[in-house]
Amino acid sequence: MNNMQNLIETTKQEFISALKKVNSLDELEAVRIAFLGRNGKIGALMDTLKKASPEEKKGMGSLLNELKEFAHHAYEELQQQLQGQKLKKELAKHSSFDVTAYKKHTSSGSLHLYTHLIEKLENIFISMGYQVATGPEVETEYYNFSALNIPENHPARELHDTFWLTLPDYLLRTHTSTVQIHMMEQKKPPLAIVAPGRCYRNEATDATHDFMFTQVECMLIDKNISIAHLLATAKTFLQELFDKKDLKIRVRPGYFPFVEPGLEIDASCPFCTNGCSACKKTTWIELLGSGLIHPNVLKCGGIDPAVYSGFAFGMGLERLAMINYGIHDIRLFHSNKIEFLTQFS
Ligand code: FA5
Repeated sequence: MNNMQNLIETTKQEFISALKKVNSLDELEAVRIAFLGRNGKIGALMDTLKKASPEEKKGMGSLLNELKEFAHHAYEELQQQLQGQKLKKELAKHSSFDVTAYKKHTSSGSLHLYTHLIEKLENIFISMGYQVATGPEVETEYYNFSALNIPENHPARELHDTFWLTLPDYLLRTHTSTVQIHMMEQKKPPLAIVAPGRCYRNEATDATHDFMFTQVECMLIDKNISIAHLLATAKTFLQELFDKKDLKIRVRPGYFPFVEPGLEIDASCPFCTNGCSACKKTTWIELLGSGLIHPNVLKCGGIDPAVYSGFAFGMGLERLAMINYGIHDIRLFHSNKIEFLTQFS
């Protein structure tokens, strides 16, 4: 056996013993590079053969090709075997995965009816040039009553069953009209604000009364503001809210100490023309307490009533939603009942 033949045989034995030690695809790849790669051992034998005599080339060439074929074949066989083992291991990990299995229904979240309505109202007012304002829910007696022309011992205080805090003069606001004074103090007219927020009244709850509810306050102050501005704004707002361009409004006298004159604004029933359960068969729905801001209130807010005038109106959001969606009990709003909430998603 000549030298070249020896080398070929040794390389073959080395290759076989290297393959025997392989346990993974990575190790197999290392063996491939070492023997079959560009600079591998079999490649090196090829280079040596190039320099051999023509006779040597004849005999050794076929031997070397046999080695190459043998190595390729052995490599591919082991590669398939190892890939099969790897796949088996992966499948074993997911053996409990069943594509036909029943998937438990998962429900996605949605906006609460409050959020949905407040966003709708805010967008209507923003489109009319109003700014969204907020005020504190824990208020002082001054902002909730005195500054709104409801002095101590005024009978109107009795109408607002108040949650008083243990801190003297502090309470949970009974209405969002408090935001009027905060805004007058913070900004100069012209002032156009809409203020949605929670209010609290120490009342026994029933289907239409809750101890916590939401009001929305609207206020406009500028020079020469009159009842005409109030009625036009209220009408436009209600038409947009109910998406009814032919919705009409009517006005009745109302009493709120912080406005003069005070008006109750009703809307023609958006759901019928000749009486239904929403309008209690009257074709009209009571919606807004309103009026021109009392000069005493403007003064408390630091605004001169000889120069400026303004209007304000307020409404209860839950009662509005109850009419709109036929909700029979106000307490459902914060009952956290999924069946109730998902109806509005
Ligand atoms: C007021 O609170 C006035 N601040 C409204 C106002 C603003 C008048 C600006 C004039 C100018 P009233 O007490 O009527 O008004 O309450 C307004 C609305 O809040 C009611 O129509 C009702 O929809 C809602 N509301 C009042 N009390 C409760 C309650 N206990 N539960 C649910 N909603 C209530």
